[in-house]
Amino acid sequence: MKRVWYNRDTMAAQNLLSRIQTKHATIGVIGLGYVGLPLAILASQKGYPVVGFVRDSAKLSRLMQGNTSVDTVLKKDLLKVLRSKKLSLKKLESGALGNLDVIIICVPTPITDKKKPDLSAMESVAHLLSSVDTSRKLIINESTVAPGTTAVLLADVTGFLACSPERVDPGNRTSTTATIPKVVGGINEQSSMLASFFYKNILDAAVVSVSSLEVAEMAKMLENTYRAVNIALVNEFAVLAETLGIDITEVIRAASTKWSFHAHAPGIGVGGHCIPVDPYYILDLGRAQNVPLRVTETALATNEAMPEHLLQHVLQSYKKGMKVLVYGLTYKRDVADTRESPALTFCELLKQKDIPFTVFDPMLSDARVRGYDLVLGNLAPVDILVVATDHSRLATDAKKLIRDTTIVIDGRNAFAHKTGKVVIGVGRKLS
Ligand code: SAJ
Repeated sequence: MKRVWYNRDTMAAQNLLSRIQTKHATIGVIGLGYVGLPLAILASQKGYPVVGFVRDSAKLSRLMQGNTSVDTVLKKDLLKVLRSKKLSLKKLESGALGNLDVIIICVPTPITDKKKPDLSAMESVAHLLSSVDTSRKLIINESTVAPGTTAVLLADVTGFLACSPERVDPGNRTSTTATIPKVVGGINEQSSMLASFFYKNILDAAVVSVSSLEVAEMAKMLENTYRAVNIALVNEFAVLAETLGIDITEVIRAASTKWSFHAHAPGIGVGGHCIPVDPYYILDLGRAQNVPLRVTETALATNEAMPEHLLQHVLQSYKKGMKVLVYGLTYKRDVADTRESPALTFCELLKQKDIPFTVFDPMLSDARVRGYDLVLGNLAPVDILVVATDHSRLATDAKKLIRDTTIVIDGRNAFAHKTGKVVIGVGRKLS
């Protein structure tokens, strides 16, 4: 791994430290999505001059008017920091990153359709930074990457370099950017000190310093792969429970009485931009290091097989002419995000079986639903109701969808009691 000589100029560190301390340091946040925008607003609210950068001009003008799809950001909060001039917004382009003291990278790191890391957004930021004098700047990478990536992609940084992987839980209004503990690792002690000091100035949560960039990168990989693996474990047990006529939710409740058991829920699958994605980064690194990560690989495949498993439940109940509705398209409850959503995978599988169906998601506009080439449903009784996302509104909407003869295929074990003719869940059956 190429190590670049980093700024050991103590004066530079002292100067930057005092600018951070006195809040004269100008903070640049690159990427204003569910990670960058709350962070930019929070740093502004804490008194720092902040410049937020986006590539897309249309998104920039929407943000200027206080409009964002980040559902935890209130329009009034965004407009307030914009009007106070504490937060300004700019288009991300060459020459735009000059007058900044701290630059925080919050760009997406998805996977390609071949499940390989897609670092294109980070690479384009690294390219922009390579023409900037970063010798007196602190660069922090919050984007999720495999260990070793930050040091390599940002090798042209001549100042201070740290990694502090984001831990935002989209849609969660209680665990927020300010309250989630923050892991911080630097390429050297000064970088780690500066980054930790900055976060301590804006967060209420604990700031956990670790010894290197790689430890910070690996911690994020472990925490999200841990979640994917444990969801896969309970999915696997749920499929077995179905053959035994055992209610997996009762088993999980019983197992939860053990102090060392951390409960996860079986379901139609694992979506979002983190849990089904991040483990592919560590898998890729494992292959490069000739270390096969079999548990991780199997877990991902197990989770990805769940939409097919739910489809089998539909096929066993479906008769030609039945009215079928899929409730929920987003990847998890009460968010309007469909990235990697298993509900979309399920709908594609259903289409392949030539079973006519409609969909309804209270979080998505009609146009958004039609955009997936799906047929909009309405809240009227159906023969088969497939619950793909257990939005809070499901309980109310179900009253209009379910009649005595309705078969419920409950992909999120949302129903605690029998409703309709039968509830076929994931690892349970309520009849
Ligand atoms: N899911 C299950 N069973 C579970 C938990 C989740 O099937 O027991 C499914 C969900 O339905 C969803 C997917 O997995 O489709 C992901 O669920 P999630 O609750 O992990 O939601 P995310 O992707 O918003 O997770 C984020 C992550 N945050 C970051 O990566 C920065 C994750 O690390 C957090 O654990 C999670 O928030 C959280 O709960 O805080």
